[in-house]
Amino acid sequence: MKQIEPFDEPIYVTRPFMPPLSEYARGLEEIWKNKWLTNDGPVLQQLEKRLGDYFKTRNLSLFTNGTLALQIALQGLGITGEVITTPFTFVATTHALYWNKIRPIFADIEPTHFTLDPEKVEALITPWTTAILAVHVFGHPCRLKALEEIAKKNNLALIYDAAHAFGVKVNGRSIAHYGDLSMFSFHATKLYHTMEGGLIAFKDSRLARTLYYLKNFGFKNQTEVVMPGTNAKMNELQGLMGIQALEYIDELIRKHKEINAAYRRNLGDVSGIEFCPEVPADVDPNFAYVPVLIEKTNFGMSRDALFEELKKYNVFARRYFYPLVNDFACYQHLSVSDPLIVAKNVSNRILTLPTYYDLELDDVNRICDIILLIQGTKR
Ligand code: T4K
Repeated sequence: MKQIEPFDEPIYVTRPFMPPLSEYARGLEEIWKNKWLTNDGPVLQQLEKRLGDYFKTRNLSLFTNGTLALQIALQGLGITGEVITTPFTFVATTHALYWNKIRPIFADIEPTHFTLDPEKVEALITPWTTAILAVHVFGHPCRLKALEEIAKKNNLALIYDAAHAFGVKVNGRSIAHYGDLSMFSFHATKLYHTMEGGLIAFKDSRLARTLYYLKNFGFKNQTEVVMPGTNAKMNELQGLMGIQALEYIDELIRKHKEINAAYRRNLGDVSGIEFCPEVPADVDPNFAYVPVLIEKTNFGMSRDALFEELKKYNVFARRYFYPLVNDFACYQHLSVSDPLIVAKNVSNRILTLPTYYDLELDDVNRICDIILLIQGTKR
């Protein structure tokens, strides 16, 4: 069997998109001239307008990161008691509930795209349930209609953690138009980013004022504070990155799509490696992640063994999302009545493969060859 050299430089699960430095430097010169760095400056206002055009809504609010955006959004909607949510997510989804003193109730996920299973949600509703917090994990849309019907029938708020779903469209419209509100993360590791950053897109325009107060100390004006807000504002340097990255968004999605196709071409038929089925035809995906499930018996080694072997070739895949949130020490005290059979199974087998805009297709092919080599030699 032929040898493959490890990569000279580490290949990470993702790398941030960097606009040309000269473009960013030109923007910085403007900021230097303005001497306006934060507190709703001109760059931020411009970003908000451009994102409004992109999402086709004016009901947007920018934040310093996605976690605070979600925390504040929950507070802005007045969510209390219990919220039904997924354990198969980044821990910040649950933290946002906890910071609001809301009890997370974990429901199982679906086996195909790993989003919250509406039937499991319905079974967990109690008199204390006030909302559903679902995650478009890996940019895969949740079962939007089913969740909406459950929310409506039971008078619950429907909140989406859309941290991974920037650029995803359903029926030609941004996924931001579903539910009462959606949170998008603009962290450096995301397809579209502002270094750190977050966005809430909301249905009811009356929420705009509340979100503004909550992220800006509750200030109405210089002498009136109307609520105990915090500080969660996005600054001008983040805003500048956002404006410039937005120019490239179609190209970024196209590149991720090519990478995704290359992985599927090379590994789609390999025994023990399972890709998610394509999303439904009415969805325009963003291809931001490449999650695969490793089945030990058929692949010949466990997900964890493959994850470790890849490191020897300087390839740093990630196990998003393992462990499940309810297994973290800080949440182990919560009682979980759903056996979470699918979530446990997926979390124990998931591996997310590297994808980013300047990952060369030759390198993707090489990663795939390495996986096949590891499988062949370690069987
Ligand atoms: N909800 C969901 C479903 C989320 O996935 C997230 C965040 C949130 C809510 C909260 O949104 P934010 O508050 O973060 O806006 C990363 C990110 O920090 C986190 O934003 C993201 N989800 C999560 C899925 O991934 P880590 O701990 O895996 O990041 P880290 O530092 O290990 O980075 C991953 C790889 O990216 C590194 O191996 C190398 C590369 N990288 C990273 C950074 C930060 C770079 O090349 N350059 C960089 O600047 O959490």
